[in-house]
Amino acid sequence: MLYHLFFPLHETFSVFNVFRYITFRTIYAGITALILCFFLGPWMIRKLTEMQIGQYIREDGPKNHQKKAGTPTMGGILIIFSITLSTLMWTNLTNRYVWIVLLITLSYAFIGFRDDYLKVRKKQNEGLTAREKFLLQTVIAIIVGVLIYMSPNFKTNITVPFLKTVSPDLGFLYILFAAFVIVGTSNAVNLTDGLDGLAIGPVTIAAGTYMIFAYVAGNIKFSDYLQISYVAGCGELTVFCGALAGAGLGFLWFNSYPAQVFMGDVGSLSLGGALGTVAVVTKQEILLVLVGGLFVMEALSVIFQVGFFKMTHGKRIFRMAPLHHHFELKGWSEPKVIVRFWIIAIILALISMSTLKLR
Ligand code: 57M
Repeated sequence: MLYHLFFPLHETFSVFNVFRYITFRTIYAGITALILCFFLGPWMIRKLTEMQIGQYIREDGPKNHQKKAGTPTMGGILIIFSITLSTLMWTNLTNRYVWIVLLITLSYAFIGFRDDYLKVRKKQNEGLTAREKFLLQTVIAIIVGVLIYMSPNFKTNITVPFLKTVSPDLGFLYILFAAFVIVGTSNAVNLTDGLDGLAIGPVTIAAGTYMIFAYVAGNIKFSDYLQISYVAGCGELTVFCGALAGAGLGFLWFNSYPAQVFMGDVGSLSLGGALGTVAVVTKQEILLVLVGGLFVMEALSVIFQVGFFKMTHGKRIFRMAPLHHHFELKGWSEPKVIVRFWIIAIILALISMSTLKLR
């Protein structure tokens, strides 16, 4: 909105020329989302508490989690509201990719909202069935995959990190690949969201990383210089990532240990979906395995644990999956697990950024 309001005035008032710059708008998108979270956070936490939107804690989890019972959940509403408003304020709304990313964010938020709402209403930790959630997520991801596929000049080859000459073209199968990335990321972030700040920290770090990728992939000169795929128009996603990172930091203020609020599925599913979509549009899809390596680790720990558990009729690889519970049960304190996982996420983000040069 601000872009459309002020940029046309730049011929009369040259100061409005700044609206031309993605960097300027990204910074303010981040600050706007951050401020929205800061100011609305306390009010939202009060409202959620009044409405008794409190978390039910499973009895079979680590014992120290019982003290978290009643912590308000569904704080993801605040994150999604801040990201959406800030994105609408600072992006060029004629950009197709902005709407595609907002579509996935809001529709996954809606799925998560329903799930959280059902859990709170039934006062237990079961919302939609896993199958229902997965099906809804897949259908939406395929629609988004088609929209991306149909975008003008969008190439259907995938970028393989470290190898600039290897770039297989998937043709229309790219739609399924995109859907897989989006659904996978959404669920991996959801699995990670089990300790205070454990998911939002790495989501913010990944958003910051993709902010850089979106900027270079959307810039014809930089993408040519770095020999990465140029995606016309994806530069606007830099602004979206700025809003995502800002809202992430703003939410972390309240979600940091000891958490005053949890994000709920409304937050985790949508943030993961948004990151997956940004990775697809910027054509750094496979690199997400590295940027979001922490989410991958957590998801793999569940896959191996459940697989092994079923195969051996009750034996486990980890003391408990997802991985963060394993370390908790080994005696690491919760903040120790959280901060160490953040450190890993930062290292992975740095290595990912080095792939711009290491090829
Ligand atoms: C989300 N949700 C948290 C909160 C958050 C297949 C199976 C491995 C699935 C997995 C699972 O259900 N994962 C989904 C995990 C829950 O947090 C809520 O959920 C939202 C995210 N979706 O925003 O609203 C709990 O996590 C804690 N929490 C915090 N701080 C936060 O900022 O402390 C969350 C956010 C909260 C709170 O305690 O209640 C969750 O863990 O339920 N299942 C599991 O993760 C379970 N694992 C398991 O059963 N493992 C088995 C194998 C064989 C499958 C095993 O290893 O033996 C664990 N989760 C729990 N108890 N709660 C273990 C048992």
